[in-house]
Amino acid sequence: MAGEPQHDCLFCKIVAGEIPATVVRKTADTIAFRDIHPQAPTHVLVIPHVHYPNAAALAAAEPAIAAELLTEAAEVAREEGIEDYRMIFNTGAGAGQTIFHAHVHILGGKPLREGMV
Ligand code: D5M
Repeated sequence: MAGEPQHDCLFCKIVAGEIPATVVRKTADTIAFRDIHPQAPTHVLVIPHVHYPNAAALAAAEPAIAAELLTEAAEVAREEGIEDYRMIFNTGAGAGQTIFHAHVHILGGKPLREGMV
């Protein structure tokens, strides 16, 4: 069923507490944790508890939770003390998505002026 945990999904396992993660924030519907391969001094992922393959699918099915990814991302940035940051939603393998559970990357803590790619 849409949104149900997937047994082969790494992020569902983090939500379930079956795989450890460095959690920085939690709400009833989201969890924020540090990326295991940080690309910037602050590199945090915010994910919904529910399983959807990408952020667009989440927004279509659960728009309030999709919006919460953004407000939680802003809270993470505030708590990390970064004013300027980048949010990235990789969508599809060709765009670099490797985990097919909706997530937003929050990157900051260094100048990010090099452009988009
Ligand atoms: O981003 C998926 C991201 O997930 C990528 O930057 C690595 C990160 N990742 C993978 N495994 C873990 C664990 N176990 N903890 C924390 N972060 C993890 P994508 O947009 O799909 O390329």
